[in-house]
Amino acid sequence: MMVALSPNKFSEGNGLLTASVDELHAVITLSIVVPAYNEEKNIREAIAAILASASAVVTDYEVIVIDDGSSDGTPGILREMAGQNAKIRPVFHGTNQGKGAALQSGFKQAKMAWILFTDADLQMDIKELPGFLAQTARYDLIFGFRKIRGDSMSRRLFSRGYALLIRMLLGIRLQDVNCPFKILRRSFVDSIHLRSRGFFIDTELAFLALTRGCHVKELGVTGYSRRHGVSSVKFRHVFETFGELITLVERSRKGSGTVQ
Ligand SMILES: Nc1nc2c(ncn2[C@@H]2O[C@H](COP(=O)(O)OP(=O)(O)O)[C@@H](O)[C@H]2O)c(=O)[nH]1
Ligand SMILES: [Mg+2]
Repeated sequence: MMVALSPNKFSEGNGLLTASVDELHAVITLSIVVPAYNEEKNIREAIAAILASASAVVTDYEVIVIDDGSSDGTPGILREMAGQNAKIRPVFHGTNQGKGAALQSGFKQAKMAWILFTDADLQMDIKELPGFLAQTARYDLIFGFRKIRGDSMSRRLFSRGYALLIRMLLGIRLQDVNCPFKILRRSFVDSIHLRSRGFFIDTELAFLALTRGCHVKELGVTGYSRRHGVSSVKFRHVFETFGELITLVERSRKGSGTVQ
């Protein structure tokens, strides 16, 4: 099957413009960035699933797992798995720095042309990967959105309200900005300066992508309930996120030139 293609902003002329979907998979190089914080009950299965799905569709890939100062068995499991498989590149933060900080560490380590980031808690299904890779010929960023979502009602309502807020304040018209399944061109990630150290990083990324004219695609995925462990999202994160949102709105209003 041929993919209908158009050049995109960050295109690197890597031959993708004439590739079939199968060929596309063979030429794509992928860094999978996975932040993990106290995920001892999920991390083993999550990494195994990522390795299985990635190796089925991409030859050249790496899995960068960032242990963000976990106090449980996560770092030990990660060390053990990395010792058995060279595709796993572990990063250890001595202390907990936040999901955004962990993603930034992962982005800095990423060597491949495309970056997928996803969670370590099995709430996303890595088997969605091929559908996302197929879109890399046309788009710079492919953002998942949860068509079905296994989170609590209050969490889903909060996300709806947040989507409305960032649409009004920042003009971001995405259905699910925080969906933890996104593929980005590394050249785009390398070209921006991310400030958020916490959960606001998804909004910041989306804002920078849209203001820089990136070609963004949204793809539906299934969001599962957490089976093990607890969400790290606490009430203080909501306040932090709002603080960062206000700062970004102010910066964007002062003149787009100052927002990088
Ligand atoms: N590195 C890092 N990862 C985190 C932190 N908090 C959460 N995570 C990871 O980010 C992902 C999503 O976190 P989670 O608590 O499940 O958030 P939720 O799915 O939005 O409720 C999981 O893989 C967590 O292990 C953090 O402070 N640092
Ligand atoms: Mg989660």
